[in-house]
Amino acid sequence: MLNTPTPELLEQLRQIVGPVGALDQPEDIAPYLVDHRKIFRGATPLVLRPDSTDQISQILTLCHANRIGIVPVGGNTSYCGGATPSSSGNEIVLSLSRLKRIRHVDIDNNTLTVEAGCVLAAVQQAAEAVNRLFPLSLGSEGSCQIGGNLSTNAGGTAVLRYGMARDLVLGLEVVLPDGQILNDLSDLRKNNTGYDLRNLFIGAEGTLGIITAATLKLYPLPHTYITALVAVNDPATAVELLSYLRSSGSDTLTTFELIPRIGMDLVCKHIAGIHDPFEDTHPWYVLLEATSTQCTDQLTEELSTLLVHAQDNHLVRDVLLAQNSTQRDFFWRIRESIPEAQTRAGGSIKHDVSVSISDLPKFIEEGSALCQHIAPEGVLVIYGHLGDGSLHFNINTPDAGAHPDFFAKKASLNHTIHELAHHFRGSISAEHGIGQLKRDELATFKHPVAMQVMQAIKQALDPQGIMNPGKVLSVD
Ligand code: 2HG
Ligand code: ZN
Repeated sequence: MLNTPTPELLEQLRQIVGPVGALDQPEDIAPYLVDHRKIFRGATPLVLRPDSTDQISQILTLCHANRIGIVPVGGNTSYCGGATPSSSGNEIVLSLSRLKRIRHVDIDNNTLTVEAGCVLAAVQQAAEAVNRLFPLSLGSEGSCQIGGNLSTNAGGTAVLRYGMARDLVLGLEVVLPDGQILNDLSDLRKNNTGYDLRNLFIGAEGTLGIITAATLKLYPLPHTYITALVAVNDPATAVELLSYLRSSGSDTLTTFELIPRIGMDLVCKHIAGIHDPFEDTHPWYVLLEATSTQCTDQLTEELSTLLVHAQDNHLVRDVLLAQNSTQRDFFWRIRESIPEAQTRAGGSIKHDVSVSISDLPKFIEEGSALCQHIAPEGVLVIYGHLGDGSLHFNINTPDAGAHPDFFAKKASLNHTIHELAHHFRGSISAEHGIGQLKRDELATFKHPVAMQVMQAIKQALDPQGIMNPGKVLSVD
């Protein structure tokens, strides 16, 4: 059982961070009490904004000794309520936003060491400043923080080529629940010395400790971008197109995103400045991008030739190649505005699932039929990172007011889609994590032995259960 912080303890915590590092006025703490999607609301007596690993160590030492819950927060962009405190009012929120130094750039080693509160876009810029790429890229990159990205093992739109956040890390600095600092900021690519500790904390959503800094891998900076919006008949043809491009020896593909007709319609209707760039209407689209470190037209020629062949073979209905960076940005805006357009259209019941790429078309077909049976009034908006087998299987509310009970079907729709993903040996969370949103579903779908191992790790590292209570695993 966790304790309620006493006024004396709150004062001791304030002392650690000093006056600029402690927020306790209602208007100052309000933004920390609600998640990005406004699904979860919590309470806290104090938000701490430490500016060093040492301060975090002192905070955790004190909270561990007094059994006080701690909720770490980065950019507060979680889709799963992973950084929102419970409504108990007993948990202290710990914001990483003042820990935002770029500690070290090592060009020869191709690595960058940054603190957890660095905004992802700032990490990308620091890499670019030394002619390198940090490839993690996602819609919220202007506000999400690298510590949160690593804690949730974020995905995004370049996973096809560079992998998830986990794949981009060499070392971590972590403050353990009892306040000890684990300095595992290795910059080695080869290091076979026992258990891989960094991967315990990546994806743990702050339930095992607080990531305070990371050494990240850098890659050569691309100089040529080929971006195409391709119209296709259906998801099965999109999968065939992906295979075709891969079989043609192209290892330059970075992005392969599926967009449905309704996604195009929604962005055209709700997002200023967007129109359908094709002359004809098409049922599905793929946004694909290939990149090369060479400054050359060869890549454009290769990809255009492949797409022309694909069109001759009826894999593709139509192709638009971005002719300049404005057009490239425009194609990307179509894809990246879908979540915003969904919100403006009234909101949606969301799923972030993955199955093997080969099973995706069947999954979409079966999942659509099941959803239409449960909620025939819902509007299916299925899109996402097809190149990684990851889908945002979302169901939008129908026209406002017409079906007031649509959102009451959320639990049933969630469970049905998660059961289907499980049936396909897929995942109920491809890239957004578990947080509090999917905690109970996780216990249902994750193998019991895997759940036991997770509980054992939690017990070993955080026996008091102070770290992000109720996220990922339930509180006993
Ligand atoms: C995306 O891929 C994000 O655009 C958000 O992961 C997905 O809003 C969603 O469902
Ligand atoms: Zn996504």
